[in-house]
Amino acid sequence: MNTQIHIQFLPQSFSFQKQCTSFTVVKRPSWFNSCSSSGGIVRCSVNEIEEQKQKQQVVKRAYPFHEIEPKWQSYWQNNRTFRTPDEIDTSKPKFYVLDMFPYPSGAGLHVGHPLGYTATDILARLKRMQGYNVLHPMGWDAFGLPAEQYAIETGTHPKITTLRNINRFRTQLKSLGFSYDWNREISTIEPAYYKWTQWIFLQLLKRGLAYQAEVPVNWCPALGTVLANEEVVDGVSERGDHPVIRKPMRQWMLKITEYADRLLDDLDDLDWPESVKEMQRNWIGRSEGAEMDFRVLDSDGQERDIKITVYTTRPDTIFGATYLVVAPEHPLLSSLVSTTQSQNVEEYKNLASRKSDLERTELQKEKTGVFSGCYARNPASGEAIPIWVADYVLGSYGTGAIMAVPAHDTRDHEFALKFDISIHSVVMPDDESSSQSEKAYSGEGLIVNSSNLISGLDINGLSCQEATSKVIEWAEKTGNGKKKVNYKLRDWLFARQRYWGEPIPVVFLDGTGETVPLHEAELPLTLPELDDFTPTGTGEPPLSKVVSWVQTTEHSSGKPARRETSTMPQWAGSCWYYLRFMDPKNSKELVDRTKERYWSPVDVYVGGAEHAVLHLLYARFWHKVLYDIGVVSTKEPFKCVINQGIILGEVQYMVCKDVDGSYISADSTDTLGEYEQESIPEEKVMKSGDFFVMKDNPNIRLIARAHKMSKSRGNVVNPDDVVTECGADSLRLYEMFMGPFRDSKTWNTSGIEGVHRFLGRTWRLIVGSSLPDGTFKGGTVVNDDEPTLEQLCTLHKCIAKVTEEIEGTRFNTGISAMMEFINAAYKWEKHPRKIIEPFILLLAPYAPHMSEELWFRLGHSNSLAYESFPKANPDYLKDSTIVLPIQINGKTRGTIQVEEGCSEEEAFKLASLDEKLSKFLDGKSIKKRIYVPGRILNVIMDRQNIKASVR
Ligand code: ANZ
Repeated sequence: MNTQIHIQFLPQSFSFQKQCTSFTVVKRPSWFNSCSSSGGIVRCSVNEIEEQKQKQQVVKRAYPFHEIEPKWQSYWQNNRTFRTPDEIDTSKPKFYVLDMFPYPSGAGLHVGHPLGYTATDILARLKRMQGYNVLHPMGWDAFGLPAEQYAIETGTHPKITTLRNINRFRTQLKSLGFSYDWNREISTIEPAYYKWTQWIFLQLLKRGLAYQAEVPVNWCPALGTVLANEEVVDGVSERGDHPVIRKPMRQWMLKITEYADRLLDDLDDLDWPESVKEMQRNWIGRSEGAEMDFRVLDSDGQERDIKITVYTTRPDTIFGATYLVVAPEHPLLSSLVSTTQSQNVEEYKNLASRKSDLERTELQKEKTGVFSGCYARNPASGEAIPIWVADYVLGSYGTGAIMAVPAHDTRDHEFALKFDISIHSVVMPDDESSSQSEKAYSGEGLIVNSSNLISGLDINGLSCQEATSKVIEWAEKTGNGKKKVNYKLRDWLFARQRYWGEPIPVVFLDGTGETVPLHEAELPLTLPELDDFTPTGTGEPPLSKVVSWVQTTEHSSGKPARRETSTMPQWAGSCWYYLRFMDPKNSKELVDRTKERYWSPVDVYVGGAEHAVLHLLYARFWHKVLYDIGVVSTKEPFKCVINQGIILGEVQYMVCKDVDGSYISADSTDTLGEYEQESIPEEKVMKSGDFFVMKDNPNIRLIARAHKMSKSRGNVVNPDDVVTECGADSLRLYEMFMGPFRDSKTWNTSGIEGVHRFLGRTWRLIVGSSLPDGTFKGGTVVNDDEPTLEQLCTLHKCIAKVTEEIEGTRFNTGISAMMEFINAAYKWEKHPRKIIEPFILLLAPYAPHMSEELWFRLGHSNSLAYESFPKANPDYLKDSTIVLPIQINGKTRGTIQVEEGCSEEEAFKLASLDEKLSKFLDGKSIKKRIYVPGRILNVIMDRQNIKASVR
């Protein structure tokens, strides 16, 4: 027995023991008392008192965020500070900044959420201060599998769990001070919302874009439901690891393929990450080629009246097609198979039905197949070639059949070798050294061995491209085929055998089964109540149990009918929510036209890269349909998309241990996995070159690894804890400071302490220091003096940098600029209001609570949320200027800003113009001047004059 146990340390005293053979302490907090193993038992204990002490130490309150943060959160709420009014001044520019709205899971927020949300909040706050009308909403993508699974396990209605989770998410988001307009909050599970999701479905139906078809689906007998491809991993369900098989079922489909070209072409103009655009292009997968017909032969070699149509991107290689392959699910297969082969083929079909498309098409996979017992004629060469059945050809792509050219296609080559099928080379590589016999040659070259008198086709000597055109032309003329464009994109399977989703608004007439859409006035079609959420197991959805709901009458004729019992997939509600935020309470329309025209498109859309394909593609598809029917005014919904990086758990340092307990250096063995590993606390680790070693034994190299945060690893950081310990502003600032916004980064608790100290320094600079008894002294050190040139230059450089960095979403370097400012400001004797106030405004988008409080303490009675964001004055930005100290008789009386290399005369002139220095210089006789360029100007005056000016 080798059971791995994960020990989670709870913040209370406990001890426990468990039977197992080995254990790993992944992270060892200092309050953790002991963990030992002997005789196969692990014992752990935690000392509560130690833990409390430790906690108190961590909470070094650099400023009173505990009072400030709730105070400003209630102020914003009570004063509706961030409400975007319905009627707005549309002459002002707009800025619509949106987060991918969350699925309100039972686990609450994790630290990955605030990363994107802080970034959008900073942008929203900046743009408000720059005079834009800002739309910055939040809502919930609330239908979905987890709440339903939980309902099956516990009997709790998914609505109850979902609303509970939403409340928790909302409270957590509010505690982080995000400037959402909560008045616009929407949730996909509300009938007032899904009424319009259903309305869109009716529009799709009306335009022939929604239809029903018998399609092979991923059927999971244990869950009693059909699963989406992404819910199936290696042939088992992602949830619960249950086996999944392919089975044909009547399903609702959406014809996204009709929009394939537009979805592809319109990508070009979008300001999206290139990688996301490329993923969408690959997903759509446009390919140009031809369909070719191969006549099937009877046992006497005579042509029958059935033909196999293949799809090929290489018509130029047609003379090299030495066999055909049809997919196991090909509709003509049963009419091809010879009696001797029918049993083999049947068995093979069964085997293939258990594999996913991905498994079937994997290049490395050993090829399998069976001979159908039947032949077809190659229309170009006239040869009779065998027809095989193999699962590397998919039923769902092209025509579900291929002409196999083993000399020039890797998979065909492998297959031909395995089943001893002839290989005819028809492309001669330009470079003779490319061997043709050992592997397939898939490159360009000259066509050879490719002419036939009977078919009348001769392409010898042509390039591949020329041959392709000529073959297509020949095929179209002789009726053997035609040019064809194909897409990898499939129509979208738009139904789930689940309860917790939007009901599909159609009925089927009793008797005829005719499908009739609901009348718009019948929307929303609400989900009926249900007590037992378990799937029926037959594929019939749980809704079929609610007989009183299912049995109904058709609206216009009054004829008895049955409701559709499948529901929409989870993607549905998130396809158009960004439109509803523009007009969330409209009961007459999905969105008011004027509002839509003003707010569309979303200017910045921030979310995880995991939505690069499906969500963004589905939303673009619906948007284009809505564009075609005049509901929206733009072709694309999201102008700019940004993916935030992933936050990994704190780096963990591990050392390998030998059986005798001695440490083994990580570089001295390559079988690390075999050793017991022990976690080493960060304070005992030191960096040596590119590696980490033990401080007290630098010969021992450690394994340093950061993992994705997960419950099972016990490395999840809860944002609530960070807010309690250091405040929301520190969390916001830290998440922005961790590294470039788009990169993955590792969590580091000491990093939060760093930004928390920066906020504390800012607070002390402006408000004053804390008293020895731990309370805070009020008042301000800010004064109304005129700023010096140096102060102005420091401020304006900070303004320029912060503005530029926020607009470029380089939030981390914006923070560095503010840190530099505070460091410089600590060196100043005085802190003029004209310098400090603009700085507070710069800080406000990042750390809004503290900034509001500082603003208030400087005597302002209104929120700074709509104050003008400072603008950098270019005069103070010139980098070639330096600060030159001016001495009068050896005593420094002030500084001036001069161009580097400025002359003595110019420096003196500027000093005389300076308000402060002019008092010492005006109308007085000067004995001499000592000028060290770039360093100092010392003016020696007549003694009498000095006395006079001092007096
Ligand atoms: C003959 C040939 C010769 C091919 C050659 C390739 C190279 P894309 O670009 O992905 O569209 N194919 C067609 N339908 C298929 C299916 N349902 N399942 C698996 N493979 C299929 O690729 C199209 C090529 O993939 C087609 O061109 C066909 O093989 C194969 F030297 O035809 B070709």
